[in-house]
Amino acid sequence: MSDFFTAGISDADPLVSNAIDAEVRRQTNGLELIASENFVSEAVLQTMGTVFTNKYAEGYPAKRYYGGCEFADVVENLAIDRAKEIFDAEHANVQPHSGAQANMAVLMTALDHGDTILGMNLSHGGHLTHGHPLNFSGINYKVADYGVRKDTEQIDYDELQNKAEESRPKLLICGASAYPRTIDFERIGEIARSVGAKVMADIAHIAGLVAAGLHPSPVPHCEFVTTTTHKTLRGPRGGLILCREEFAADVNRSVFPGVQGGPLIHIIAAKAVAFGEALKPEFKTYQQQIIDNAKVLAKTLADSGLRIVSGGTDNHLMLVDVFMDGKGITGKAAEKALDEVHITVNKNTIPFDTQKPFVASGIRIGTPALTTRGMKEPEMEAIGRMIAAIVHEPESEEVKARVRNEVLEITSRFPMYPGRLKPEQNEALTAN
Ligand code: DSN
Repeated sequence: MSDFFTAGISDADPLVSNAIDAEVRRQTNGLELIASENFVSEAVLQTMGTVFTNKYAEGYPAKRYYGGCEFADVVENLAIDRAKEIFDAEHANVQPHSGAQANMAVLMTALDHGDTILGMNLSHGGHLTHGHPLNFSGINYKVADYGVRKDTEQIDYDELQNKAEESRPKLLICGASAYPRTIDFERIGEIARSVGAKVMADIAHIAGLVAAGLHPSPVPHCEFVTTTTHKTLRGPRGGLILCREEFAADVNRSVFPGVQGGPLIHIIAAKAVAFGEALKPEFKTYQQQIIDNAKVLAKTLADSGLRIVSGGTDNHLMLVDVFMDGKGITGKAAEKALDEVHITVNKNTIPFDTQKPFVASGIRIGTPALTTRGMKEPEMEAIGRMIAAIVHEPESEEVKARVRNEVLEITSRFPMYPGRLKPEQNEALTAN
């Protein structure tokens, strides 16, 4: 057999191989606090790297446009059945390559070109695909938007009712990427019905909490539910659509051939594995720990003098106002200073932000990834103090050196991906 088939990545392509090794080291030796990221299990990781990547399987189980799909059918059926069981949904489509494509397929199902959607403003916590002018959702449809109240920084459901009556949307979109509070899907469903609209709930961020019964489910109240599979749900990078049986055929047609061609069967297989993990009792314990960790982290940051948007968190994330009306630093500066000590977050606008999105007044922090590593309340308190120290003194080399050591001390106690981190890499980082 030729080398082409047998050489491993380190021999076949040292440039890519080195980048992979460096990324393993970065993830292992840093504190990952981006709210939309997580660490998949070794089983999910292995499944993504299987020969299913070689297979074309356009169509759906038992109705494919290619031969040789019998094992693709097995994994796609497993993913569908498990997704339906997790969320108690009538229908699941597991083929969307991403959350954006899941949303695109639902908009194609529910709307005609030029119809009106009502979505949450991106700067108040929404998402690009909920009607941003530069996204397909804002280009193809008329958009009205809603947001949070200035005083509570939480969704104003009365304003939402008024906006729905004014704009008469055909589709109301709820769900968010930077909203730390419980979303009242039941009330949103009532608002939509009062104006004859359907609802799409995009639960990409909170899907794991919903799966574990720790956030109210949108499934009984919303015609369509979309999610990514890689955030709190802790699966491979991808999308998922849940809907009622009456929309199943239309949703399937919108995904394929509507917005996609061949499904990524290796990713669908990994979704099946992740959904199997989500059905285990320990998944609920994990999700509860995510929430407990977020509460402790938010409290520690607040006790250290930083302002938490909306005063706290009910879920896996918090928005921290690091600018504080000019008394602090911008989100951009905070993200950079934290990066320098191997703490990874993202700058984020806060509601009614005075800064541009690329600068922003806030940072968004989430606990799913570190909770996967096994970290609990004591680590969250320590990490909260580290973040506050950096934000309060972003120029201090002394503070940075101290925090870098603290980061290494914590991460070394919570190893991950054994076998994927080469010992010499660890030594190299410690020597830095
Ligand atoms: N980009 C994702 C996030 O970080 O929340 C949302 O799609």
